[in-house]
Amino acid sequence: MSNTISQNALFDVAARFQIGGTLDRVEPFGSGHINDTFLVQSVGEGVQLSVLQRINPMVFPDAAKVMRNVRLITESLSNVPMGEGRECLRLIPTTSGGYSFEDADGATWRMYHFVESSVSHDTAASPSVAREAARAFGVFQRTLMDFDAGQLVETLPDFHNTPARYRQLLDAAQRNPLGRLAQCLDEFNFIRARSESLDCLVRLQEKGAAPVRVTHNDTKINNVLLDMVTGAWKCVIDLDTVMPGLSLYDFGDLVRTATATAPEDETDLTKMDVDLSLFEAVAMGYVEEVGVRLTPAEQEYLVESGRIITLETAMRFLGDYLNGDVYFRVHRPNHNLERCRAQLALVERIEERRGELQRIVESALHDSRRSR
Ligand code: ADP
Ligand code: GN1
Ligand code: MG
Repeated sequence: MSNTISQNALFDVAARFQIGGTLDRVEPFGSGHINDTFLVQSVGEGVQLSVLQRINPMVFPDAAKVMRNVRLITESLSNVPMGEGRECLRLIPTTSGGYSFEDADGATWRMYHFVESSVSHDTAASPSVAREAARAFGVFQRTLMDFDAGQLVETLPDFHNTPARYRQLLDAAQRNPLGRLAQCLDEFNFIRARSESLDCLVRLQEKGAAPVRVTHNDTKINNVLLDMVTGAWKCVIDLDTVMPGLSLYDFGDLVRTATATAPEDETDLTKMDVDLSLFEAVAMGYVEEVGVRLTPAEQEYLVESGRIITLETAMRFLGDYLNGDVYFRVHRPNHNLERCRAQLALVERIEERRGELQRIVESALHDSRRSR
């Protein structure tokens, strides 16, 4: 979509928001799979940057509810001091006083202040990047522990309900609308062979062993901005999926994206592994911030959450491949299948290294108890 919107249309939308100066440039920005994101440059007394986003209406049919959640969370976080150099996303109001603008096609747009001097990473190049990302999401979760999750609308019901995601995959395979199932039988069977274990997080919730908290639900590493100079975490972004959820969803997605040795869509599967020093950094960073607040079951299932969320994401990519690439933005034919394969390779590596990963988690938990 981002490359089919004309410059004039983008300027018209950007002008609906209260940015100072004269609009100068609007360009596609970032590597998110869902929304259309643009960097807006305006020139007044100095150069000002803002981030304009068109909320994906296919993914979020009720954008007003998404914006309500985002406003509640940004307002709540803005009242909590995050520490030197840290910030939370800040919405820019529209010229008519709200925080979003609906275009003639019914799509909703919003604008954020650009987080200056920051970078986002698609993979963790070093343990310090992994640790900072984990700390950022740990602080995010801890800060929102007193926020009443009941205030938030579940805009994407069953977002991390892994058995429900599996049923959606089975349905896509059965319908097989484009006849693509023959191209992905190995991947489909790999997932099917693991179907018995898919309900483990859901069961923890049902038993009350893992409480429902306010979670981010999309803690992939490029959803945290790090300081360009110091490398310290600066801002948690992409708040559209903040909903009631389990802490293990957030830890699991961190494992998937911040401990992997290769990008999410790596085609050379020999490059994909879970890096033990990145994993240690993620475990330490997260446990430092929230470890002592986690229940025994949450602590026990940290490693398993990484495996489950990686498998769940692979199922979602495969389902979208079968359905004709209608959900995740793709950049080449078979992109979703390639993403699925890379995620399944990571699942296998996590399974092989389960014992070592468990020891790392236990040691991080042990250290955090001692330092209390
Ligand atoms: P998506 O839902 O499509 O993933 P995101 O909200 O994550 O969209 O934004 C896409 C990318 O844009 C991010 O990965 C980040 O690089 C960049 N980005 C988003 N918001 C900001 C911001 N306020 N300041 C700086 N960069 C941002
Ligand atoms: C999407 O929006 P983005 O690119 O940060 C997706 C996540 C997936 C991720 C896989 C709302 O995240 O759930 O884990 O792609 N977001 C939504 O890369 O579905
Ligand atoms: Mg994102």
